[in-house]
Amino acid sequence: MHSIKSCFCLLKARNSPRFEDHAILAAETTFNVNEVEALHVLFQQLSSSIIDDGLIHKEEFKLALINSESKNNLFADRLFELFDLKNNGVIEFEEFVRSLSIFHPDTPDGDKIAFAFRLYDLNHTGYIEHDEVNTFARSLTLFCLIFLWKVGIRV
Ligand SMILES: [Ca+2]
Ligand SMILES: [Ca+2]
Repeated sequence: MHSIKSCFCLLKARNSPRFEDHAILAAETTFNVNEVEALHVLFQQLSSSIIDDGLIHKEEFKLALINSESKNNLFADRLFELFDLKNNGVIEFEEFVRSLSIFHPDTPDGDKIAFAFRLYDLNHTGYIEHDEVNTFARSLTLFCLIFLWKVGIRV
């Protein structure tokens, strides 16, 4: 049974972002308002694939990325951790947009490199092992291109 607090959070999460929210996200990321709105459509699809609660749970994220909600996938797990900016176990729309903006063609290379480093540095040691690079390099580009392709952004 949900507590009052969790019910409130669910109701809050279900509310559709207003235009102002999209405009703020557009101002603070490399996406324009139309792209943010397109991402919202994609977010609604992904966040309702298993539990229609306005949040992307890890199982929904993996279902979108690797077509399996239960299959172990290092890349998907690590990418979920990085998208979950507030580290609360779910991806909210704002986190979704801010994280995907890393892959936008207009995002500075330095931001992309920093994101890639965090992705590869599984042990948070500040160093990247050779095997980690091999494992991730093959899949990172493909998965990100799929996300951007779904919202009509061609790179
Ligand atoms: Ca959900
Ligand atoms: Ca989160």
